[in-house]
Amino acid sequence: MEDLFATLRCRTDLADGAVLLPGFAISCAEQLLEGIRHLALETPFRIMKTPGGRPLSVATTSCGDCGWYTDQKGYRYVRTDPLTGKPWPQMPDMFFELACTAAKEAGYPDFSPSSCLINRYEPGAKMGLHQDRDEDDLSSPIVSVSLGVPARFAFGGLLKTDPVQRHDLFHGDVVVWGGISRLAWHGVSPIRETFHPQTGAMRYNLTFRAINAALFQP
Ligand code: MD3
Ligand code: FE
Repeated sequence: MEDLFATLRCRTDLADGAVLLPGFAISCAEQLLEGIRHLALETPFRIMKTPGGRPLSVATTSCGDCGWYTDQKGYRYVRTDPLTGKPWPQMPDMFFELACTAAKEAGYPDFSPSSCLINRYEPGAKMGLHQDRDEDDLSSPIVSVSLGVPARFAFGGLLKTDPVQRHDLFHGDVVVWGGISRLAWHGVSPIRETFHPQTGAMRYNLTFRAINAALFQP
């Protein structure tokens, strides 16, 4: 059994403002996965399309006061899940507490995420280089939690053409992306076909975000 406090000592700065907390979420991973299964009953994973009409390679869903959405109308945060016509499910308390504790550990004691985006990767799924700038709250960090099979993650600089560093994210790893790294270009290489006892072939990634509420759309 991995020890939470042992892993805390191994924190590393991946880049300016980006703090890796290896295994920080291991002790609550089963509860997170149970929470994801439960949320997906209310708001199913779906493959959204870019504004240009191309399907994402990952399946996504959200919880919290608003959820990230993309279709022909563009990238945005919406209060209502367009698939169900209902508000996104409430963020489970345990999800919220985990994100706040990780952010505090990384130096952000005031972090209070209003949304959690859940990405589900099957073998071969990937995420192209992008920046996360739909939140309009760039002073708050993004907290990411990786679950299941590992991913090779790439992150660069403020310009898309800046060189990238690659890093593996494993089950239970948490990264807090604050400061200048908040605007770094980043992406995920195609997921290898492999097995994790708690998720089978799948990888899940949760990203906790604070969003400027003035921007929420119905
Ligand atoms: C660096 N997710 O949902 S997590 C995303 O593994 C996203 O699903 C990836 O990029 C995934 O937007 C990467 C790590 C991550 C998340 C957000 C970031 C890195 C970040 C925001 C800014 C800079
Ligand atoms: Fe991202």
